[in-house]
Amino acid sequence: MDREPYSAKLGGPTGIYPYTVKVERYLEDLREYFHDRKLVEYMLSRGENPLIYVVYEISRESEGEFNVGCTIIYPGKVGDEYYFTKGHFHLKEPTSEVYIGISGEGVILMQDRSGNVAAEEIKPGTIVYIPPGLAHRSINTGKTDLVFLAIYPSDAGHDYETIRRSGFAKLVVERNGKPTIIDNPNYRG
Ligand code: M6P
Ligand code: ZN
Repeated sequence: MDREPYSAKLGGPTGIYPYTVKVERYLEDLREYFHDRKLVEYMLSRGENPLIYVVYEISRESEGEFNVGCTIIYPGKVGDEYYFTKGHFHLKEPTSEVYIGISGEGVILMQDRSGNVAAEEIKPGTIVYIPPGLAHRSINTGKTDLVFLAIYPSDAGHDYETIRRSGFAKLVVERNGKPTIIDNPNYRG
């Protein structure tokens, strides 16, 4: 129920507990997002459909409230590209978000509508501030689960469509065994 105080626990298999919403994203949900689409289709045709990430969230609805969510991105790659979240702009443009790293290691890409990208590390104890107007995607560049908390206005809304069509201008891939940020040759900004 909205406008009721609560307290929840950090940690455990769901990152936060209790939660009100669970979202699972499998490879087939991200088939238009990974840069090697041929490989994605090949994997899916062989029945390989790994779980890429899960979000456990305490969701509210009204203006003035916050959603508090925990995202767990599993370790892995599709070809050379590390597992990531879809990424989104907020439907309500002047809304920001805060990420707090809990465990694992990764990167967050933040992109404006002109395709300018900023990248920050997400590690245990890191606080990342995402200002209004920037799309955000997080990427697990490590060998363990990447777990982080996200706190954002409950009425922010998710615009997935823009990123689904354009992609991010940068990709995070493995080069010589290391996570490397490269230009996305297929970016359609
Ligand atoms: C964070 C927040 C959520 C978001 C989730 C997964 O927890 O930003 O709002 O839903 O990451 O990211 P996406 O929705 O882009 O798949
Ligand atoms: Zn967001």
